Amino acid sequence: MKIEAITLRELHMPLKHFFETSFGRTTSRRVLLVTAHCEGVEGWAECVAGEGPFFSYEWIETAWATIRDFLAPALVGKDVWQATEAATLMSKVRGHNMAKAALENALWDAEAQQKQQPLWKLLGGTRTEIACGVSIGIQDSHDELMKQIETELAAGYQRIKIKVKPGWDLEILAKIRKRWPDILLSCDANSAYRPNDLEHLRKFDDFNLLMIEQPLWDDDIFQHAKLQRELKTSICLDESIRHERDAQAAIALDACRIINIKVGRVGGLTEAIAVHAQCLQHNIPVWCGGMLETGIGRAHNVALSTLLNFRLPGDVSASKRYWEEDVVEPEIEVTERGTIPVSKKAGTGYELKKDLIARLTARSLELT
Ligand code: OSB
Ligand code: MG
Repeated sequence: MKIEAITLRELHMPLKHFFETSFGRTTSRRVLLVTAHCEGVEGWAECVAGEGPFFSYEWIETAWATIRDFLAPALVGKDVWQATEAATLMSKVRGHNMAKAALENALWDAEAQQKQQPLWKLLGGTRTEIACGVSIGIQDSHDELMKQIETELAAGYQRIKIKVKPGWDLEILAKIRKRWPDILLSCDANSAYRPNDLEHLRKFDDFNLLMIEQPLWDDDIFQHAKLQRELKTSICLDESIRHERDAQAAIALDACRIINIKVGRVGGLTEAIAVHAQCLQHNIPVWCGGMLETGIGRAHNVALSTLLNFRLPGDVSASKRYWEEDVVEPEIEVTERGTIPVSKKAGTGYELKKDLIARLTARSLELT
């Protein structure tokens, strides 16, 4: 498979509803799309870097520049057998996992199309339907959040995750539990707490949460291990897990009992499969995280979620929760059982709306 050219596009897409976490509010996305041109086949993927360096140091401008100046030049002109070889070709660049993932995942899409196979099968997936949950951001009022939970439960979603931070945590969790004593409920702090919040964090144990995601620093494992020993509630690590070795360390130190796999955060589908295998071997359940993706990134998340150890409902939900109109066809839809059935078509199983993509494109660059 010869990598002849790579195209970058930046799309501007307003979110239907703002998304707020402990690190800030997003109202509109700057979406970076990557296309790999390989001998008559076009592989597409989405870079999940955000609008600013808040979830991680990567953001759209670092991803764009790193791909343009270093990563695409390491790939263009190369002939590879498999997408998985991309990681080695890009290994001179330290970090920048989201930028690397976009390129590697575009090649996975190209490989699946070339082999006339569904991407999920190529990844080694076995599930034909994936379990869906939702991640609900911080709202302007408790009532607004309660209304959103009601809507998502009515739609069939299997797990509700709310974003928490000091001042938006115990009171709202108590309200939710009072109204819905039995739902699968979890929370995500995106690093909003510190070890001296221990007595406060212990109170989360009252709410029978499936997990508390990333309570402490984004780059920490050791302090999470100390915290996990003090809590009944399972810790789930997101930001802290950048690759398989981080998963190994976190598991060996008992820093968490659950791991969230985001393909962008770990640098691509190959590494995501390795993290998955590491967790499976140690009986640590995983689930697929989300980064407010368009249907392009979402389709890759669906494919990844078909692997065996994706045992918990992920943050992979319907396009219509985010976008007036998504850039893929059909849009990502969720059944009333709170699942996404997996397509049997070659590639991701979703077609691109190229006219819409062209209309939303603010800048593009072809690298040859
Ligand atoms: O921590 O999981 C996170 C969105 C942006 C950045 C970080 C996170 C999230 C989400 C949203 O929780 C998940 C989704 O795409 O619905
Ligand atoms: Mg998270």
